Amino acid sequence: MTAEQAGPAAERVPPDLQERFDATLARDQRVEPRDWMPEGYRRTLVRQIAQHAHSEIIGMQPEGEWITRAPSLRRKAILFAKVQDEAGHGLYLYAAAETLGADREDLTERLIEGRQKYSSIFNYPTLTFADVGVIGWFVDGAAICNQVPLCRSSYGPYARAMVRICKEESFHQRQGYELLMTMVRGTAAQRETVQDAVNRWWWPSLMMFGPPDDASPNSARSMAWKIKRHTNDELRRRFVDMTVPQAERLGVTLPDPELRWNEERGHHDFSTPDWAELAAVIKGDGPCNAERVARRRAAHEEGAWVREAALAHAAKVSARAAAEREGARA
Ligand code: BYC
Repeated sequence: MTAEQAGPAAERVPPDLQERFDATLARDQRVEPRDWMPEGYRRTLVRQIAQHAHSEIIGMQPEGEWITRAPSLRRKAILFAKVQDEAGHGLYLYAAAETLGADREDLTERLIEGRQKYSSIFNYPTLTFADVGVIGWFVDGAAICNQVPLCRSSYGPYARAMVRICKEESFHQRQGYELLMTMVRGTAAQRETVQDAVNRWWWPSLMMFGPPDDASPNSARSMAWKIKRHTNDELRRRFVDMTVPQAERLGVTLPDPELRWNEERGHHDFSTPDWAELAAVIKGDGPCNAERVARRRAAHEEGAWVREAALAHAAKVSARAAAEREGARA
């Protein structure tokens, strides 16, 4: 068993370093890049932050497909801004992973070779413009439930990146809901299109929160390290409770006959998502996995000349600066 599998206690480290790390967590203070940290903590963070970054970048694709087909200039401008925000989120997160010693080029390679994961939700197709609205409402709504607590994550650069990301996710969620509100006030055909998108995205959105707690191998350790603040099931429940009244106001039906308020528990009861489907999508067998990764790979390859040009330019600038310093000294 490796030290990471066994958890923090199994690592042989000077006791004062471990004590200081434990005390930082106990006081709810932040661990910063130069602080000592257990190797398992570092690796867990790289895993989660990289997966999160990849999700933001791959997540540009399903909605990005609608930029050229948006029904008005206003909708196009909003969608453009949203998809650009997602690129920005990916960049903050890759930068946070770099503070842990990860190499961005290497993370991208791992993504396009299928060695690192990204969120299951982006492996479903966007069939109509209502899907753009439902992604904003459900997917960004789920992201808010999941990510607001990550603003209190124990690793400083991750927590700070999440603050800005969450502010932007909140705009994303509202634009989705406003888009749907406009559509449901339109024709009967538009209302049907919205209901169809709701039916298709509801279950994949619940799966975004990950496997149920009793099948989530990473949760206990991540919570002990205060990387995660809530379990997958807690956040999923919070999302359902938040979304049901919004669906009522919109006048759509969430596709779950078991969904009802449970007075005793103070939460909604709902059916169990199809965990076999989540496992298949995570494994690479979702409707769009191959397409998403192929597109990301092509974008990476087609962008090689930009990276080479940027590096060549940076080398020239630094050579020029060095020559000027040399000249000034002579
Ligand atoms: N999809 O032990 P568990 C966005 C994996 S982007 C794929 O519970 P953990 C947006 C999990 O990685 C939002 N894989 O893991 C962007 C683990 O595999 P490994 C993305 C999943 O880490 C554009 C295994 O299953 N959000 O909002 O404790 C447009 C066992 O799971 C999924 C984040 O990344 C999944 N759904 O908990 C619009 C949030 N679920 O790595 C919107 C940050 C689980 O052991 N991440 N797996 O091989 C997290 O909060 C946590 O990593 C998760 C999983 C809750 C996702």
